Amino acid sequence: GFDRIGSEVIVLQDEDFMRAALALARHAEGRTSPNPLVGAVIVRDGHIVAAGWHRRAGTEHAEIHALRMAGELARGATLYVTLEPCAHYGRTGPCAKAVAEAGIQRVVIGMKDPNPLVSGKGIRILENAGIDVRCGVLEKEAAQLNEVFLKWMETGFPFVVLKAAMSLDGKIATCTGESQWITNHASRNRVHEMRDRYDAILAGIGTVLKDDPSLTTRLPDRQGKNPVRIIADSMARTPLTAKVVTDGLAPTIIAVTELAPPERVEALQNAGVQVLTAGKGSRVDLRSLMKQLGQREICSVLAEGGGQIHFSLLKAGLVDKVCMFIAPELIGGRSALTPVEGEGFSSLGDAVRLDRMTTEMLDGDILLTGYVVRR
Ligand code: AOF
Ligand code: ZN
Repeated sequence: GFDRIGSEVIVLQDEDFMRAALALARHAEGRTSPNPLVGAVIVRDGHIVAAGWHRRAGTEHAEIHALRMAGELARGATLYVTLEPCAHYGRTGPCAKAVAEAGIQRVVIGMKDPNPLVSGKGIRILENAGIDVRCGVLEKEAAQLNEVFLKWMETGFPFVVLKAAMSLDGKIATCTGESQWITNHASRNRVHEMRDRYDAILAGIGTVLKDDPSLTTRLPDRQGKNPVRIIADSMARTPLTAKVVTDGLAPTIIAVTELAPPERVEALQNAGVQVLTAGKGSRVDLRSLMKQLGQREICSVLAEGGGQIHFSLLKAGLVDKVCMFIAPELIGGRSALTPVEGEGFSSLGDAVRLDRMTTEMLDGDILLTGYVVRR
């Protein structure tokens, strides 16, 4: 495709249209789980004539929205789609077949679908129908868009994001335990956007006993989606009067071990929360917990502390992404808590390393984001 600005001819590339499809897919962030985020645009003679994105699991896929909008314009056009069109009869019919039947001539794909029901098969259906297929355009961006879906689909485990808010000198509270609020309004707002996006939120029983948090989503312009609340509470000590038990604003799962007193477990169940058993010891077996959450189609977990659970998650190799909010403030105090406690790694060689680091300024606070390096 091309366009003309004065005498200059601008040639639009596959990457430009794929970028549009990626942007459309993001409209549904936090709404499609356990399905991926997918966007699609249909292009004729260098112009986008139709577009669509997947809205919600169980509803039509991105390609179908775009094909419907295109109507007869689809014949002979190019389809850009961020994920390989599906090949299976699931909650909806196979998109690859619908694409071929609509007369699309060329398909440009961001990345192959990791779903074994689809992977490679969608591309084969298209090619067998005589369609020219190009796969892997903006592949890195397409994979990052679906970092949650990829992790869950490939491993069965949820994508885990460790989030903490601290002062510039690395404290999450003062030595007397005061922690509200270290970071500013913009940072806290960003945390609520994360809660809106991820399937579940994880906190330790220490946090529940100390703060009685509601762990819900509160955004300035809209309600947002509340995450499923998961409390790591080996001995089932969560009070029946805790907000996560009584407010009914989102499902709550209490993760206990086999050591939890059965009468406490029963009291919690009667109060309407789900209890999951993970491990036999004095601490919840987080690997077993994550596995069980993945089996329940909880594809992402936002871990919001405290420091003990953060260290256990890191040590067990369960963390995928780290988001650290840093406030321009110095608190000090040898006994003031930090984002990662536990016994710590004794050797630097064992420390958890991050890469793909990015920084973002939030009205004077800093958000540092990185991905755990797998070893
Ligand atoms: C989506 N939206 O736009 C595309 C998807 O349960 P189903 O039938 O909706 O199928 C879900 C699978 O379809 C999903 O795991 C992925 O492999 C494939 N593609 N899914 O939800 C879409 N293109
Ligand atoms: Zn499909």
